[in-house]
This record gives sequence, structure tokens and C-alpha cells, in this order.
Amino acid sequence: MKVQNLFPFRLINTKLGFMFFLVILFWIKSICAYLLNFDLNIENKFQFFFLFINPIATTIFFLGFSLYIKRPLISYLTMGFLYLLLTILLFANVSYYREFSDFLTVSTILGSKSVSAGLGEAAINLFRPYDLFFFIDLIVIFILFFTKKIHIDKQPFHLKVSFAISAIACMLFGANLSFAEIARPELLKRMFSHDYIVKYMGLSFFTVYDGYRSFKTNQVRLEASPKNLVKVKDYVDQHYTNYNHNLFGIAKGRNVITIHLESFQQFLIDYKLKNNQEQEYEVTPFLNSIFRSENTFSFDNFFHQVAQGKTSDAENLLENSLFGLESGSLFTQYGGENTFQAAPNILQQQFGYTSAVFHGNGGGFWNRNETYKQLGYDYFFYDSYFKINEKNSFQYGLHDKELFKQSIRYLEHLQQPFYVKYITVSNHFPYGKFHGEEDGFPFADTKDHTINGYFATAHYLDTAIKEFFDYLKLSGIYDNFVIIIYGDHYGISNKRNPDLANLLDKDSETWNDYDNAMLQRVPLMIHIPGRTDGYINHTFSGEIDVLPTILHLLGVDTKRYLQLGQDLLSPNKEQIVAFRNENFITPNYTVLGSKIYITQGEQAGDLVENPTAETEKIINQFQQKVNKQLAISDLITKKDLLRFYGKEKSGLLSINPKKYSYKNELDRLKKIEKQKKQNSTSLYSKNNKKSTIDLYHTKSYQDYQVDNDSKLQESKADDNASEE
Ligand code: GP9
Ligand code: MN
Repeated sequence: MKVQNLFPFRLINTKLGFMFFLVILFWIKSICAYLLNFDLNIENKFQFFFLFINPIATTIFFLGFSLYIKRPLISYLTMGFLYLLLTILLFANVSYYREFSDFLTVSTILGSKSVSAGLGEAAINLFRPYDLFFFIDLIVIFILFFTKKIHIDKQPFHLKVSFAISAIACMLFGANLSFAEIARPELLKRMFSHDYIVKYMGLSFFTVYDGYRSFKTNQVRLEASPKNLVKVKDYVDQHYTNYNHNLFGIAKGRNVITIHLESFQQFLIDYKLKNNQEQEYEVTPFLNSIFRSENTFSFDNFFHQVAQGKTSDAENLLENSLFGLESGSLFTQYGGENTFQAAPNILQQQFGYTSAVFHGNGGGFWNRNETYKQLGYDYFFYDSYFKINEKNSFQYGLHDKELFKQSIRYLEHLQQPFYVKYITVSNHFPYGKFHGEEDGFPFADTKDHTINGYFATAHYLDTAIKEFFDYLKLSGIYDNFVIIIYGDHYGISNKRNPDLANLLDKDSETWNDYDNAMLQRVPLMIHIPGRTDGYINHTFSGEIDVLPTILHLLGVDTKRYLQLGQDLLSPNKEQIVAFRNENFITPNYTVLGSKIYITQGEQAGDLVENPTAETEKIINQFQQKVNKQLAISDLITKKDLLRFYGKEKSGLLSINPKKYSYKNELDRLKKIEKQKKQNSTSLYSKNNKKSTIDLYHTKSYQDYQVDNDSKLQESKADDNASEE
């Protein structure tokens, strides 16, 4: 019997059968690449399920185009060509991922300015012989055709069937997308990271979707011109406030560390959690002491201003003094392309600061690996730089105590002065989940499990920061620091807040939007060792105001830059906090949609039901200011206007993102130390080339309890002895 008469060959010898044969081949290749080449961090069975099914719908859809072509030969050639394209895309991503731990975006493929290597270059450098595996099937198919084991099906193909196939592909795709949106709400809108889209929806879809998004953003960018800057400049000039002369430059030349407290709300400060026996547990004793220290300028009416971009929005607000987008994340949508005047770049050009970020999650989350290049960060230490295992990490990466501890081997080699950011993760939803050694801090007792665990993870974060401070003190460099500590956004969502109410001595029955708004306060502390004039400042302010404040303390006048915040320590700071959805808070009024509430005082939280004409006028004026601030921010970011605001205006040279790679960071740091010899200012060099790693001490929650118990015993013994 001839081979071609065997069942599979009979099937493959029909046009539809051949197409599905290709679909299956591509499916297998995709799954192999997903599992062997990409690091997709599969956390559970559902994610594995999505990964497994996601190539099917798109492959049927794309190859299905060839079914609309009547002439058999052309139809087969088109199918083969589409299959080749899909294979090349997969192969190129495998090669690219090897070097960049990320997927190819359309702007990378088109050789955009922000990418350190174009597709061609990457493919050649990163090619490995076993990648040929991706093309073996094409060779086999070619041979099968050539030896006539399979042949072209010349039967007429009905248009109806072509439509039916496309419709099936769309339905499958729709089902895939709906399930993915249920598993990860707002997946497409927020586009957390490229891995998420690939994990849930597949690589081909990712490329098309990314292409569509870049096309849309490019349209707006192309329409922009330097003329658009006039409006922006006018606004910034009018909005700028002069700094406080007594405080300008008080931290000049110091190292700057920003500690980003994940999901950390102001109500945690000084909070004591009670257990069933009415015993009280101070949740964040260390941060409380910093908040109240005379070395710290602290803010207790400071609000987060993020939207869907969450952490990335907070970072954007702090680094650029610009808002995130009304929907989605600015980092993922514009971060890899836009021009910024960010803190690391300003400090580098003004005073020669070195800059770095430490974060225990994947480098691609929120598109950080690309955005940080545009911000001018010299170094980025993400998950690959740390020793991570099941026990010391969770879905958002390395836990905080380990992050700080393991960062020292890099930190001590950074040239000083440096500007460094730590992005913590442990206090991220789902709270309170540790792996044994950290368990122990009491859980709250509400009916919401998320709320219950929040205090334990916040306590853990508090201890992690204390350990880091202890290290800085022991290593002798503490006095030369400014340490900025801030909460990025809420940790308990509005939906859950009524269940939190009782813990805050509030009534869950009467809980309303005003209460939700008040809970958007997050702490801000600017800790400057050696100062004694620190205090708790009650100015109503938001994350947009941090950058000018810090720069003024470091001795940089911000007048030339296009920043939308105002110095928090300026006597002329205008007290309006704009939320991204145009709601706002002033010391007198909290305006949420059409509702006006009294912000403070005896009537705090009261609804202003029939505002007088005078009140309405005031509110309208505020509203206009808020809308203007948000609109100017969008104008700058969506039209990428800072690219027109060059050196002659800002005094800043533009950044060349190609200079940054975030590879082999330690080697690079050590090379600089060697080159600089005795002029090297790294902590390691200053410490006579002796590492300071041994000065870092970290302990588990349980060890701290054992210590506390023995201290208690000792003091009791001392008391007894003195009584005797
Ligand atoms: C992820 C971490 C959390 O890397 O920063 O981000 P979030 O979910 O808070 O935006
Ligand atoms: Mn966050």
C-alpha cells in the first residue's frame, strides 16, 4: 500500500487537512518555545491551561486567510508563506528573548530608536544551531511535496467553509480572551507586562496587539509639534512655586535612596492591631519612629495619585512629576519611546550622580527594562540578579528582607553620590502569605482575608527597612544619605473598605465615598540624618509634588524643567490634590464627581447638599485647575513633547537609550572601580576594598520573638535583682 493512502496522508492531502496539520505543528513549536525558551512564570493550573490553548485560535485565523484564495497553487503558497512568517516570528522571539528576557515589540522590529539592537543584529548574534529545530518541519514538508507524498488538493473550496473556519477561529479567540480577562481582569487595558499577554493570549496575538497600540500612539505623536509646548510652558511658569530658602540645598551632594513601600497606606502609621485578648501589636514600629523623628520631614495629608498603572504610575509621578494615563500604564504604553526629564538624568547631569533600581520581580513588569533607559537609570537589578527560590519569594518576586540584603553586593560597588530606588513587593496583595519563618504576626479578624493579612506583611516590610537602616548605620555611610520613604498607593481597595471600617473605629454601615477618599493617604517621609528641624507637615499634597521638593533639597532649582508638581516645603504651595479621575481634595472640600464633602474639622465628611453660589464658584475654580493639570500632563506624555524641549531650554542633554543594557551589572561596576583606582568613591573602595556584606543582619519574625522573650526575661531578672 502506498504511503499517501494511509489515513493521515489522506487527510493531509485535503486542503483543510493540510492547514490543520500546519496548525498542529505550529502549536507544538509554540508550546516548546513557551516551556523551554521563555521564562513565563506559570503560577497555577489555569495559567498552564491558557498557555496550552493560546496558539490555536490565532494560528487557525492567520492560516485561514489562504482558504479564501480560489487558485489552488496560490492558496497553498500563501498558506506556506503565512506559516513561514509565524515560524520566523517565533524563532526571532526565541533568539531575542535569550539576550533581552523580553519579547520583540513592533517598534523593536522596525528598529526604533530606543532599542539597543535591531532585529537583524539580534538574530545573528543570538542564533544557536538548535534553533534550526523551528524550521525542520518546513524542510520535511518541502521534501514531502517534492517526493509527491503529499500533493496539492485541487478540489474547489467553498467560500462558506472559509468563512466558517474564520468564524470558528474568532469564537475560539473570543473564548480565550474572555477567560483570560476573568483570570486577570483588565489584561489588555493595563498590559502589565509582555509575559502576561503571551502567557494568556499567545505570542502572535501579542505582536499584533502591540503593533496596533504602537500605531495608535504614533499617530498622536506624529501630529505633535514644538508649538504645542507654548501652552505647557505657560502653565508650568504660572504654576511654579519658589522654594523655601532655608531648606534649599540642605542635602546637597548626599546619596539619595527612595524606598517605595508597596501598597502602604497612611493609616498603618502608628496603628496598633488588637487580638482577641485585647493585646496590642504595633504594626510598623520602625517606620513610626522614622515618621516622628526630628531628622524627618513627614507628611500626613499626602495622597497617592495613581490610576490603573499602579506602581508604575507612582514611579512616574515621583521620577517625572507627571501623571500616569487615565487608563492603562504610561510605562507600558509610552515608557520605551518617550523623552523624559527624570530625576536620575537630572541628578546625573547636574552633579554626576550614579543611579540604580533594585526590584525583586522580572525586569519586564510594567515595561521597566525599557522605561528605565529613557529615565536615565544607569543600573537596574531585577530578579535575575538575585538568588530566588520558592521559600524567599512569591508571585511578585523576591521578598523584601532578601531584596535589601542581597542588594548590598551591588550597592557597595556603586560610585557615590548615588540615586537609588528600592521597589519593595512583599506588602502586595495577597497579603500575609509567607513561607513559615515569617509567619507569626497576628492577623486581623474581619471577614475579609485580604484585610486580615495586610498588617502582617506591613510589619514584615517595616522590619526589612529597619534591617536596611541598621546596615547603613553600621557601614558608616548613613549620615551621608537622604532617605525618601513613601507608600505607592492603597493596599485595601474601596470595595473592601467597609470591612476595614471597624478596625479604624468607623462604622461600616455609614462608610461612604468620602471615607474611601480619605483612605488614599499614603505616608511620605524625607529622612535626612543630622537634621533636627524635621516635623510633621499637614500640607495637602500628592505624589506629583515629590520631585521638585527633593530636587530643591538637593540644591537643584527646578524652574527650567517641565514638572507639574509644587515644592511641598514651599510656603506658597497650593493645596489641591488632583486624582486621575478629576476628583480632588483641598483642605476645605473633597469633591468626588458631583458630590462635595467637607474635608476637615468638626463637620468632616458632611455632604454639602445645597452649596451657595460662592462655594460653587470656588469649587469650579478648583475643578478647572485640576482639569488643567491633568490635561497638561496628558499633552506632554501623549504627544511626547519633551523631545522638543532640548538642552537650550532645559539645560539637559537628551538621553541615548542605546547606552543602557542592564546586563552584567556587577562586572561593569567593578570595571569602573578599577579604572578610577584611588578616585573610586564606591563604598567598597572607601572601605579599603573590603566588602560590607557581613555587616548586614537579617532575622526571621520568629527569631525576633525569641530575642524579645529573652530580653524580657533579662529585664525581669534585673528587676528582681534590684528589688532584692
Ligand atoms: C510589580 C510590582 C507590583 O513588579 O511593582 O506592581 P503593582 O501591582 O502594585 O502595580
Ligand atoms: Mn504597587
